[in-house]
Amino acid sequence: MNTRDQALLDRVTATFAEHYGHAPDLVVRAPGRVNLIGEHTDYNDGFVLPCAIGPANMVAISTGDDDTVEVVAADFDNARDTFSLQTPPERNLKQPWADYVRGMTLALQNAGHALSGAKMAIAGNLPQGAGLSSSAALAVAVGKAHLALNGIGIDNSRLAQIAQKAECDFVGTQCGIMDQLISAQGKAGHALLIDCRSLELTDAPLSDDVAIMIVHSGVTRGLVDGHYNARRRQCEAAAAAMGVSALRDADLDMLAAANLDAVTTARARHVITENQRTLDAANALAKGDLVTLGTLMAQSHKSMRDDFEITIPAMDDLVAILQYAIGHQGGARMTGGGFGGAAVAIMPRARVADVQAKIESAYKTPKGDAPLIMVERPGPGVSIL
Ligand code: GAF
Repeated sequence: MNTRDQALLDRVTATFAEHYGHAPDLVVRAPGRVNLIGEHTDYNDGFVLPCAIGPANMVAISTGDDDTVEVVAADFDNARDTFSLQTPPERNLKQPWADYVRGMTLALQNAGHALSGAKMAIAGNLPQGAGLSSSAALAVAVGKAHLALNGIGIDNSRLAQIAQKAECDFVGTQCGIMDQLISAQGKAGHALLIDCRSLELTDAPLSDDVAIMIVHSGVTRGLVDGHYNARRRQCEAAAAAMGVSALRDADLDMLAAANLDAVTTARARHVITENQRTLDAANALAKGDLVTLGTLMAQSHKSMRDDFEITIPAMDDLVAILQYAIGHQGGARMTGGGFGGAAVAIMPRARVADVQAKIESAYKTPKGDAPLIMVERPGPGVSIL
């Protein structure tokens, strides 16, 4: 186990022991993700190209005394939550982290899985609000922990679907499947091209000579702020107007013929072109063609900025600085749902130190701090430790 995972494991097991007076029965780890390209395409039945990363959430769990679930959150001053398995829990609006535990537990029960009471401790080392899917990783970890505790084995794609349902039905974000699926199915050394309609996964190996850099803009984001769900509704309206079940089935000629208003047209244009860019990027990655990959990433960012309108000025600045520092071999774009969060950059590993130095001298967060920079290799998906 690497030192980062070991430190997290030590923290989650110590928190568990301190609160419950004994060691957990098992610990589950579920990673965050970075999406290389394919943004807001997942809920349009389209394509995405994410990879799991090293930072993760861990859940330590043991069987509880009765039909209650008790949780302690190491990252929130050891805040606690308790709810019964007998009555459907309500949202815990004072502690948003608790909703992912409540929502996932309920979603598993609704999917027909009989769960025993449980004691849990949770801890993570994913930056919050960075667009690296800390909440999806939490739901996946909680789900796997409940299932393992009860000796229930289900396919990790099914686990991801239940976690997505928890986020949509309980938390209220009408998200796609990408974040939960990559946290559940990630593969070390690989990005995965995901067909979000069939859930087919295609390996996209990443050479050791290629580095992924993630730079946090310093502007934190949340999905439950209306913008995300509004974008989804606009996409669905565009698909309905063109007579297709999802924008995956539309093309630019159909869009031109549909004569939609300017905003709806722009939203649909982003999704239609982003799907093609994602397929092209997977091909470029397979060939080690970082020049084409960089061009596609730049087009993706521009499309998110101008057509989907989900970037913010600080992010546009950060991406421009990254693109200039990287040059033609590789590229950069915003990653994740938008309105803040992180940029992802791809470059030859040999360029990392130089690019990092340039970002540190040229970009400051809106608060004036140096940005958080992470250099990651694709890691594995959820596991029982
Ligand atoms: C968020 C959502 F949770 C994903 O489903 C996806 O839509 C992403 O934003 C944008 O690509 O992370």
